[in-house]
Formats: sequence, C-alpha cells, structure tokens
Amino acid sequence: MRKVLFVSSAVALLVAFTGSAAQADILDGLVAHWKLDETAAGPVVNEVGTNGTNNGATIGQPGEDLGGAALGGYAYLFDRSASDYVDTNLNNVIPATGDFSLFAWINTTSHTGVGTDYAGYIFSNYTATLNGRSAMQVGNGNFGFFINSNVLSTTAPNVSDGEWHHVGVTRESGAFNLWVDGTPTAVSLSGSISTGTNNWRIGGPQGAPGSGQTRFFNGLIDDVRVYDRALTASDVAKLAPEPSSFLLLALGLLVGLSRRRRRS
Ligand SMILES: [Ca+2]
Repeated sequence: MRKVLFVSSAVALLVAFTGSAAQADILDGLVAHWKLDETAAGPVVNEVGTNGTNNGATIGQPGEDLGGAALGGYAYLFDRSASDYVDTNLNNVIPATGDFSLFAWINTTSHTGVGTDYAGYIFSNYTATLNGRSAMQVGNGNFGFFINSNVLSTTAPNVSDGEWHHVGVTRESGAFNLWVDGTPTAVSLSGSISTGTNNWRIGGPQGAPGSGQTRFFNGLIDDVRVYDRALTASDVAKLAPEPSSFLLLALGLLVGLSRRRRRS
C-alpha cells in the first residue's frame, strides 16, 4: 500500500512539476486567462484581471486544458438554444490594430449554422451595428475569425464535432494567422477591431437572441487566453502538448524514480 501511495504521489508531483515548468514563459504577455475551471456558481475567474459573468453556461464539465478533469481541469458547456454566454466585462482586451493572440480549446456539439447564420461564436464583440465587430468562430466545418461583415476568413481544416480542438488567431505586424491544433494558416484580413465599446463574450454575440443574432456556440469551451503578442508555434505547442509525449514524459520520470528507489 505504501508503495502504491508513493507511486501515486510521485505521478501527481511529476505531472504538476512538468506542467508548471512548461508554463514558465507562456505567461509572458498574458493579458486575460479564463481557465473555466469553476465547479461552483460565482464569477468566471480571469487569472490576470477583471472577472467575467456567466449567463447560463453549465460549469464543471470535463475539460481539456493542461491536466484535464483528473487534475481539476474543467470546461463550460454552452447551449445554443438557451443563448448561453460568458460576459468577460472587458471591452478593450484585444487591440484595434496591434499584435495579439487569442486561443481556446473547443469541443462542438454541433458546428452547423442556424438558418442562414454561419457560425457559433467562441469569442466575440459582435453586434449588428458595431464598426469593428469581430469574432473567433466555428461553423459549417471551418474555423475562422472576422472583422466586420465583409472580411471573413476561414481555414480549410475541418473542426469536427465531439472532439477537442485547440484553435486560435494571432496578428503580428498586421499579418493574421489562424491556428487549428497547432498548425498556423496565414490569412488575408484587414480592418480595425472595435475597442472600448462593447464587452467581449465567450460563447455568443452581443445582443438579444431573436434579433438575427443567433450565432451562439454549441458545445464545450475551455481555457480561453489573450496575449498582447503573437505566439510562436513553440508557444502554441506549450498550450496544446501532444497527449502521447506528455504521458511518455510522466512515465519516463516514474520509471526513473522507481529505479532509484529500488537501489536505495
Ligand atoms: Ca479549464
């Protein structure tokens, strides 16, 4: 029993250690971070700033951020038909024209558009009239980001339902990349993003449903992050480590510890 306890403790410590070590420089430039790990009603905690407000999303769902549910990593479930969303209470977290990164884990129940609407919004300040309205979104198989209604770009890779995908957008010196599962795709996108007016929301647009704004997300969202710099591929890999390499690392360290223990 003591050996089992030792091994369990060692694994937990090693996973915690490797997790924190991998995060050391991924905190640089982090301006907002919603882990969405809440399991009790209350504020939607932003690790580095103003907390958000939940409007209907189901908390405490199995997550996909580092460690997963086994280590306290939970996610929020957004029901499109109930118009769930989280208000970040922030309206300037993404700069109008400067460098930034926006990343999240998503697992869609359905990415099919509603009626003629295209998509489910992952992170959005969309309103029907706002100049500079923007959204990171998924819909009809594609992942994308837009600024205003006439500049829409999507990536070719499908974002399939019922699976976790790590998605994001970066802008560096005006050049955009869309990211799906660690792979960037350069896209041509222009326009200034609105700041200082409407709050950004996780999981839905601004405005009441039924007024043509039905682009609410349908599924799980986890670990939403905003940076004031463009993340590199190496940075993004730290946010979405290959499960196999993560497991192998933990197992390797465990074997090493066992050998040391046998010798002593
Ligand atoms: Ca989480």
